[in-house]
Amino acid sequence: MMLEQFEKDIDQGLSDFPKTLPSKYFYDKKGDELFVQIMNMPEYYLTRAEHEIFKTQCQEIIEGLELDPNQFFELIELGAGDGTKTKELLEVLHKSDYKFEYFPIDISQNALDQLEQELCKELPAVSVKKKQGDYFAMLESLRETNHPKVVFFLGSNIGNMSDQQASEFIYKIGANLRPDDKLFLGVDLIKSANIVLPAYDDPAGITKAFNLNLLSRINNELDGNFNINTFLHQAKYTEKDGIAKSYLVSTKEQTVTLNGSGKMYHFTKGEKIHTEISRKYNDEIINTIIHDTDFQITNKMTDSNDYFADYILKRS
Ligand code: AVI
Repeated sequence: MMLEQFEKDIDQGLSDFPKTLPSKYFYDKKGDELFVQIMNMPEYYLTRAEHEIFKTQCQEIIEGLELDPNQFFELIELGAGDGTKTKELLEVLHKSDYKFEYFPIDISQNALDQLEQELCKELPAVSVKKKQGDYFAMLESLRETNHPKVVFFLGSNIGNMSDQQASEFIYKIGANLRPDDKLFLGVDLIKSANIVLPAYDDPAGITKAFNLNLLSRINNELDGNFNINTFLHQAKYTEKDGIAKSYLVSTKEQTVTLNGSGKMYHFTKGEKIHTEISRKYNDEIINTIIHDTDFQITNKMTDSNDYFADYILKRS
């Protein structure tokens, strides 16, 4: 990410009322580490629930994706990360003699290198073509090939976008695919606050550290003087809205300076910075989001608790 863009986005967010900061900036090295800790927290059910779907329903996934063992296809994963869930499927595909190539795409070169190394050990016969960079530039580069494609976007990563952004994102994926190609979309389902809230406000304070790390990143990269100890983490969620929202709350009146740009930002006591939305879904919301895209829902798989769903969307 260019420093200039970062500086511009931070300035815009902190100059807004109410103040906001883009959640995509959570993920520097420390943020990546904290997110791995989040995924392992007992309260963060999302990763386990989706992993269960992959561990128990690979055959259903293969059928839902209408994969043909005699027809070569490309499996493209946007934001592959450590690929833990996808590996379950790769193993079954390999054992069942499907012909395919796996294209993990990620912003993090480090994550891709590690994934490639692991796959080389665990599933040496699977052809892995890692691609680092922007999802759409990468999808476009794969457009020339004539092979059927399935695009994976897991982990409810779409939930950090507004519905409008999600709709545009899915539309753009479709624009890079052909009729009958598939999008395999993992989303967290709407459920009661007593399950969702602890996932975003854990007693060990890992999510708090993750949220506050955004201010540390601003301090480090834009020479800011945020006093991290004067901000609290707050998570809100109601089942009616179906959107978990995270905030940083100033515990006192204060002015923060970013020495890099010389800009100053005033906070009143109790003033909030909105840092993240984590949208939860149901069929109706997904159908509204894909309404103006070229996709239709053809299948849906859920975990045994009905916490999480993987939708198969088919390109018309
Ligand atoms: C990456 N994303 C789907 C996570 C989520 O659940 O919204 C990020 C996260 N934020 C706080 N905890 C986890």
